[in-house]
Amino acid sequence: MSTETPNHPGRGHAVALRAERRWAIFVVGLILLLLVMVVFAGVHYAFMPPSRVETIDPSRLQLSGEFVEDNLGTAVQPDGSVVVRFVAQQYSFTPQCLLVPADTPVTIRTTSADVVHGLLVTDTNINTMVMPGYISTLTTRFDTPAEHLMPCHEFCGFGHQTMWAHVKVIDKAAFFDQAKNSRRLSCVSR
Ligand SMILES: [Cu+2]
Repeated sequence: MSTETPNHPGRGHAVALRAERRWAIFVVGLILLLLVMVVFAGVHYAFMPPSRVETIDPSRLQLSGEFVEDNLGTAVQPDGSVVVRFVAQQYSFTPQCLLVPADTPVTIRTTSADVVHGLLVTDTNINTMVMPGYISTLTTRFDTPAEHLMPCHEFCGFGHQTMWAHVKVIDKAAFFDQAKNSRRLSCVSR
């Protein structure tokens, strides 16, 4: 349908062109804004997609390999970083309290013995799924000593709401002092 009138030939066409241009600029601006938000979230909050896939047999976790009971907890690596290993199962994490040093690179390695669980450490950007058959790996750093809650955030059965653990971040020097006497550390000294 044309909005042209005999007195103003072509005027409707010009109005439509201007409106189209305005909307095109608005849409391109919106897309650019969303792109900037994605990049900001990635860089500033260090959100990132999983980098690799590691599999493990969930029915044999306690029998052999990386997640046997006496290999769980926090271990110091030769390069001075630490690795925390724990297992999620209905309805707890083992160990129940993770001990880590402040201001040190920390690698978290975890897997599930049964169903899908969720790993979240409050006041940090640590958030991932814990799946049977796969190892979830995250690297992080805790700036200051603190206590964080670590609830399961994926509904995993009738006891889901009771499934949570603690992360205790302690002074770096105190941690490495304790690590001298113990191969694996958790909040409860063994
Ligand atoms: Cu769970």
